Amino acid sequence: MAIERTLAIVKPDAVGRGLLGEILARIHKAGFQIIAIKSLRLTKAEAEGFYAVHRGKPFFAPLTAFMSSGKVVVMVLEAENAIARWRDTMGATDPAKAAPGTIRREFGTDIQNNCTHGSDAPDTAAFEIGYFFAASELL
Ligand code: 3AN
Repeated sequence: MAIERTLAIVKPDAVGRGLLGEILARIHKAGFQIIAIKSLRLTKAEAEGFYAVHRGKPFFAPLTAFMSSGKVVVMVLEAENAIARWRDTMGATDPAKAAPGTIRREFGTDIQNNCTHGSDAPDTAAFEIGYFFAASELL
């Protein structure tokens, strides 16, 4: 298994409900190293750029409004097989379909307000990490 990096976001619903500490604890418990982390509020345009692959889908406007509605915490996680492992730790996109014990199952409200984001492949991880972090922040 290769050491990988993935982009994780704690979304505005989770930050606003005071779930950041619980989610960070789960990240540590699952064995990820946090290589970089920052708190910021996305503009609508930045959220649209991040989710550009979903442009044109019915949930694009509400999703980008939601993602720019409050503070997010973005971070780069490193581990063996980090991309798949972080997605396993989060659970399925729809909290109702996520496996018991996962972050989205335990804390997610619905398919949009699902607490966390994770890259889904090496190429998207590279794009998403570069969207938020300069190379000098990732040493
Ligand atoms: P994931 O984050 O699990 O990879 P994607 O990339 O398919 O899911 O979708 C990106 C985000 O868009 C999801 N995290 C969720 O917040 C939102 N989303 C996806 N599908 C829907 C949908 N059918 N209705 C509303 N929001 C959605």
